[in-house]
Amino acid sequence: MSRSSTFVALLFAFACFAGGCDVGASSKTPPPTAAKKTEPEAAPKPPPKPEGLRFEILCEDVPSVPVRLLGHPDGGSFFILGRDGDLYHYDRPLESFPVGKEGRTDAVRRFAGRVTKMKIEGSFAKGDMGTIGMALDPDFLKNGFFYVWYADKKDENVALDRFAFKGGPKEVVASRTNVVRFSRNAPPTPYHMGGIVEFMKDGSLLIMSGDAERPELSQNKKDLNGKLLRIRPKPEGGYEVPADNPHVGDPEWAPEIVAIGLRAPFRGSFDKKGRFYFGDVGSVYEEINLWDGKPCDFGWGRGAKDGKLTDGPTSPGDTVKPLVYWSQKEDLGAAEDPDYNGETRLSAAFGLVYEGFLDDRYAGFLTDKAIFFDVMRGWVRAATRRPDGTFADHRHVGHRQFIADMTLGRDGYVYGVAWARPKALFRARLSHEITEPPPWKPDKGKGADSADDVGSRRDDAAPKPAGDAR
Ligand SMILES: [Ca+2]
Repeated sequence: MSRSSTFVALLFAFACFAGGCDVGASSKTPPPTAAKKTEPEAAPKPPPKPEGLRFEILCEDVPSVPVRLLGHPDGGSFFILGRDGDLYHYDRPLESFPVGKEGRTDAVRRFAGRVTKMKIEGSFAKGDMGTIGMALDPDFLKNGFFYVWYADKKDENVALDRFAFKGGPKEVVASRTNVVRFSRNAPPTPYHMGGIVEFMKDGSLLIMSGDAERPELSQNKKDLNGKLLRIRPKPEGGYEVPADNPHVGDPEWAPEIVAIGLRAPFRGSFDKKGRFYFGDVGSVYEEINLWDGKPCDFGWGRGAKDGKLTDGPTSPGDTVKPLVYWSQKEDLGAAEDPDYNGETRLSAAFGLVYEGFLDDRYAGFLTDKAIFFDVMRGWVRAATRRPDGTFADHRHVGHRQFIADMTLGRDGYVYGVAWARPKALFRARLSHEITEPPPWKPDKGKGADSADDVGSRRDDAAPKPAGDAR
């Protein structure tokens, strides 16, 4: 982004704050006061109940096309991956952005000087393609390894490369090693490369790959497109297949495959029990799916040979049906979304399951709820789960278009990035927060900032940016 466009963006940000955009509206709903009059309707009212989430913008100045948000395991900083090969390391804990209106303007102003930019070269970026997935190594604090999932320059292959920060995770990419690479089989259009790479509890790595716009690949047992794949990166590069993958030793199967029948999966995440939830963007039906660790077929690609593709409720009986599905005609979210703006595109995605929090920032409203959303339409819903992980029911909880990723902060808030209107780093808060939550305090010796020092620290005290970061 040029300086002038940055300036325009900042101007917009200020105008937004001054004018009171919806997301910038004060959280402080005036508390009910004891009425002096005696009319019945003036009787004291109970405090407002939480009705949902609003997405408080912490920074509108997020560069590139932000698609992934990851906190540093030491709690002192965080990463945003841009689709166009840009990786930004912010020298500030996610949790250090002050809660409340005052801090937001300050945060927008101060963000730029505290970022280090790294370039992931050699990726193809367009639409849902680019550097889309990123995971930190389970031993990241020791080895500085992280992994990026991308489509290569001419969109011939998708690949996973391992990078290492030099001298620990301190801003300089020192090495790059390929782990996985496979052909996209000459996709007819540059879409559907999949999205998430995420480590499992046992140190193996799950990859969601898309169908490369060739649905028949999703059912091809020898091809790695349109699948859930499980591998184990090797220290010297490359990978090995975990011996307990379900199709190891079967000559009809590529041994990396643990599930088939995916189309364009973009975002997903594990719960504490190791169950994996993900959204799959459909041709007719959008889906939220659950992978319970067993080999299975999520259905996409059936009927490809005779042009009778199925998804959502029309998938054959021997496939895994989605937990939730919706379509243009049956959009389960828009009707309940007061902020729905008429957007016609659809895109299913899964955020996270709100569990294991340090401090419950949502007064029980999100406890054990599974958060999913439609990236394009902008509605966000939360599901109550049965013991087996399936959804018992779900309801509208908020609106934010173009959410690309969500992550749980150490302070118990849900954070995320959105890639448009505006590009932003956000924090989810209750729409009617009854009391201001206590400020988050970083662990001793970790995290340079606390919530209270933002106004006192000078920009020139911040680390100098590298590369072309502003
Ligand atoms: Ca399906």
